Amino acid sequence: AAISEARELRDEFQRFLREYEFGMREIETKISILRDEFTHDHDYNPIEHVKSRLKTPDSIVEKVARRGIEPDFASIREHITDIAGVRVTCSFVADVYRLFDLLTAQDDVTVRIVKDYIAQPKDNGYRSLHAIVEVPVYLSTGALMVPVEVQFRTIAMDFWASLEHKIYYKFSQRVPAHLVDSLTAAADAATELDSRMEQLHREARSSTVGAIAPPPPPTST
Ligand code: 0O2
Repeated sequence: AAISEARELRDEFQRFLREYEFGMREIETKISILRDEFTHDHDYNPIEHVKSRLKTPDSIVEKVARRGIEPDFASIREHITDIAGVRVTCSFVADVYRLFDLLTAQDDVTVRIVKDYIAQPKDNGYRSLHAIVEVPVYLSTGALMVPVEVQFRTIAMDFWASLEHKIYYKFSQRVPAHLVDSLTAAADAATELDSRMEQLHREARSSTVGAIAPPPPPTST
């Protein structure tokens, strides 16, 4: 009896995770449709890359313990909203907000929480725009609303965050003070780079091709 109960629990956990995977796929599709439409109709691709991940069982268990959440499916469903995660890396800050607006304006996307770490960076310098959204997933048993954490950021923000994440784990979350300071300074440099690149991009798009004056029309003799 114990083994069949354990198998049932395993099946239930797999079914639970699958729901998040389906939600993640719905968001991925929405983002890729926006990307393709932009590329074809506006001759411009605002997205550099998209990365999705499901939280690992270990990481879910760690968060349950850290936050003191009841270890049952209903409580986990209610309190852990980043089991499905999609990260959208854009070229420029304006694209980050544009993509966020386009996704969250869709009728079947419900915004639960927005954390704008671009307008208000974290103390260490972390910048990104986070949204917990819910999307319906249609199963044989009916519709289910699934929360997905979508992180929007620029390439510079992504570059910084991935290095910071590596350093944080390398030092088991106890980063030496001089490295913390250097990371914060690097975050400022990334912010500066973002605004310079955006400015450059705007100038390039508004200036006309061929700064040299065209040749005069042929004169008739
Ligand atoms: P992973 O591996 O990306 O999933 P909490 O989840 O409890 O830490 P909260 O308030 O639920 O915090 O979430 P919040 O602040 O919206 O941010 C959670 C996620 O944002 C993290 O997920 C990271 O992906 C990213 N993030 C937030 N702060 C930082 C930071 O200072 N540095 C970096 N590199 N990333 C950050 P996970 O679950 O920690 O990791």
